[in-house]
Amino acid sequence: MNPASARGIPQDLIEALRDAERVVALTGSGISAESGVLTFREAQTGLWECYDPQQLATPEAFERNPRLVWEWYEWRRRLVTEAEPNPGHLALAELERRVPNFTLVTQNVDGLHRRAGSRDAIELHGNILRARCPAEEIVLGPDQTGAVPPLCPNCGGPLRPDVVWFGETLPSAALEAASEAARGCDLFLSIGTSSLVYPAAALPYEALENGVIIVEVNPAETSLTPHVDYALRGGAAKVLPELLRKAFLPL
Ligand code: BJW
Repeated sequence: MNPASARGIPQDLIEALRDAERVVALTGSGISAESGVLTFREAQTGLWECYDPQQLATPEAFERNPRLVWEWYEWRRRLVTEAEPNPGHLALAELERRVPNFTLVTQNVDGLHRRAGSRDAIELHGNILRARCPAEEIVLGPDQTGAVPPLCPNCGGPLRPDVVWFGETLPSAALEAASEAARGCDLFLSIGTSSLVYPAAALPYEALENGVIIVEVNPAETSLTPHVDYALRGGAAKVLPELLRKAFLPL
């Protein structure tokens, strides 16, 4: 199907959202771009324009040089901690209150959805603010000791960020819940993601197979664009509040 690419928001989409009983939103780093958090793959500004993921975001890199990897994550953790949720995050927290059955699935590790008020975001790729012991699989909050990398209080081994690197499996309960929600919803929003990284990128296709309405919110085209019903071109911080306003106001 040819997507309706819109600067304005089509009336039939507004009505579909207003009538939807079950909505899934899948977010990627683009939703946090307007909070000042870097995306991954965008030319000039994406994190991987400046850093080689093979050197930093793989289990092999951590084995090779835990200190280097930890310092990179420490820098990103500082950026995320200083960032504030933007109107796009806030609109999704509001959507959770408006839609009878709403599931927020995020690939982001920045915790901004929770800080915006979303209660049950499914974090597919973990959370940068947590650490984990790879030997014992225990998860810890932010480190207070200042060691780089911090050490496990139980076994003394180096802790790693509690995120999912390439080649690692996603938390199975989270992925199963996301997949079930995608297959069973009425409307699926894909927001701020290049739709390149699997298995998260498969979720809209699972929805598509079940006749779900697919909406993309992104200033740029992605590999998903040809398959969506509506492509809303623009930043999430502007488009999402507008979509919400049109669907649910006057309240
Ligand atoms: C805006 C905006 C604004 C800008 N408003 N929008 C099937 C097929 C092919 C490959 C595979 C496959 N299955 C598995 C793979 C391998 C691999 C993979 O997908 N590779 C592809 C790259 C080809 N997947 C994995 O390894 C996954 N594991 C797995 O599948 O395990 C099973 C398995 C094991 C062993 C062998 C085989 C299978 C794990 C993936 C983990 C991803 N981890 C990262 C790092 C997390 C930690 C960290 O932050 O450091 O997750 S990678 C990185 O990419 C991060 C992101 O969550 C993820 C997605 O990126 P995202 O968010 O889409 O960012 P960008 O930059 O790509 O896009 C930003 C978008 O925003 C752009 O479109 C902009 O236009 C837009 N934007 N401003 C709205 N204001």
